[in-house]
Amino acid sequence: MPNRPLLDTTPEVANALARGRAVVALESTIISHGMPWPQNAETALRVEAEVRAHGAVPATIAIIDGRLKAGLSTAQIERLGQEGPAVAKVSRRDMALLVARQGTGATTVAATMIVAAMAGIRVFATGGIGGVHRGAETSFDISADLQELARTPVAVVCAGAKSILDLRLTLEYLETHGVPVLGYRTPRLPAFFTQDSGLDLDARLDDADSLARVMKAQWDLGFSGGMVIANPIPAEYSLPLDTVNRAIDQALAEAKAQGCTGKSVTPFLLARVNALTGGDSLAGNIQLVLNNARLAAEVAVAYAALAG
Ligand code: PSU
Ligand code: MN
Repeated sequence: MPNRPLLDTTPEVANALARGRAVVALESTIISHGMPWPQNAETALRVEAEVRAHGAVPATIAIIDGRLKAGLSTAQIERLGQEGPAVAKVSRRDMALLVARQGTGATTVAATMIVAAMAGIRVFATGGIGGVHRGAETSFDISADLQELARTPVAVVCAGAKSILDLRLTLEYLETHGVPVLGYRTPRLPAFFTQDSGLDLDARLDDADSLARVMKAQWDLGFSGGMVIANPIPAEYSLPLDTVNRAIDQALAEAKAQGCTGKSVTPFLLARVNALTGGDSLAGNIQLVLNNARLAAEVAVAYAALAG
């Protein structure tokens, strides 16, 4: 058993892990910074229910009063949703400071992977991952999510990434760092609100068992890194490409005009794209997260059967 003095696991999650049952990690920056209140907390609770309905135990992850939490109460989820962007957004580099100050924060994909791995959780569902930002050749803005995927053994089920990012460079970065990107029932990288970025992936896999086998092989090989399982938004909820592109172009222009930099770039763009596309994009966002929760639960069940 690793030494985990900073980690609190709820009895339900601890029990499932001890019995080798399927557990799915869920992030919390998507709650505080990814969607507006009250849909953010409502969605987080629906996502947990969706994971349960598909045979796995959900573990929503955050840092509360300096403690790493694998599994949150409804009240804790609602607090993160209600406080929204006022909550600290916590990636790897922010963790030590927050723990030392006994602060509270919502974990990004990177920080959620770290806590999941510490708890022994191998599957994680979210909406979209961070990536290489457009203009990164001068800004150096590359999400710490990508580094984390290269070093921490968790499979992240997502709908690809938003094209606020440079998706081609994001795939190049993941290739350089040895991160498998597996398409679920698609040969191409999905682009969050739309099913197809036009960028080819190396592998298409069509069922949860095949995905779990790749996870097992990755870690049987002794590789320390994770992987991306790319699950396209359901067709009926995908948005028209020109609507998405117009909103993204405007959001990027506003970010530039306002001199937005550092960790506030992604939350700024998410909030502006949400506002500019209105209810349609929020509905799509909620549906793709539920869809990812379903697949992640199936993958966690398949992986538990293989590993057990
Ligand atoms: N992309 C989304 N929704 C999100 C995020 C990204 O479409 O909620 C959040 C995730 O928590 C992700 C983080 O890990 O933003 C990435 O932030 P940054 O680009 O600053 O690394
Ligand atoms: Mn960044």
